Parts: sequence; structure tokens; C-alpha cells
Amino acid sequence: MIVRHRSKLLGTDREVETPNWTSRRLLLARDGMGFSLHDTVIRAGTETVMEYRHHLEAVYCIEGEGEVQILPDGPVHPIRAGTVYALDGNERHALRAKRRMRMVCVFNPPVTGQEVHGDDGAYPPAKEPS
Ligand code: 9YT
Repeated sequence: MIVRHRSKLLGTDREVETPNWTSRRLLLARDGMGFSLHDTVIRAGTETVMEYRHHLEAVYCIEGEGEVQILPDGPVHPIRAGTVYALDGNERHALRAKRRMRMVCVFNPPVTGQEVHGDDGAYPPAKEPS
């Protein structure tokens, strides 16, 4: 069994920071669960465009307020604590934070560590296990 607390991840390679968000990666590929689990803070006033071509992602908001829109012109879905969205079609989307948002994110396949978005809005594909 794996037991760990988010506080123990701060400042380690499981904490990844970008100008728009900070992701604490509670479970990664190397933990062997088949998914990764992140506690992610999205900074207020930011817009992040993403397109996870190689991953499915579910995002559950537990704090804050914002919206998500499938690009280029899909409906705008408000997000507040209790809202989940799941990118079951690898959709290109924009996430906008009206207030600081805290999200629980699950990736399948799991991310391996230090992934940040490339210019295409994606994380690189997972490598085959060696
Ligand atoms: C909600 C979202 O996708 N934010 C970007 C960061 C990502 N969820 C991560 O790596 O934690």
C-alpha cells in the first residue's frame, strides 16, 4: 500500500510549477497504479490551452471558480467546487480560472514525472516500460 501526504511532495520532483499552475503529483507511473493522480492549483486570472493527445484526463474541482471551453467555439461550462469534467475525446480546450482553483486530476495513461505542456498543448506520450 502507498500512503503519502501532499505536504511531503513540496519541493520534490513530484511538484511541477508553471506560470499558470502548480501540480503535486501524488501518484505517478512509477507507482504502478495505471493512472496518475494530481492535486493541481490553477492560478486566478489565467487561461491555459491544452490538448492531451496522448492521455485521457478527468478533472474534479474541489475549490474555486472558473470555466472550461472546447476550442475553438464550444459551449462554455462553468466550474465550481463539485464540478468534474472528463476529456474523453482528447479535446483541445481552454481552462480559465476566475478565482484560484484547486483540482484533483487523473491521467490515463499515467504521467511519468515532470511533464509540462508542449507548444501543441499536450504532454508527450508515455514511454513503453523498459
Ligand atoms: C486541469 C489541468 O489540466 N491543468 C494542467 C495541469 C495538469 N492537470 C497536471 O499536470 O496536473
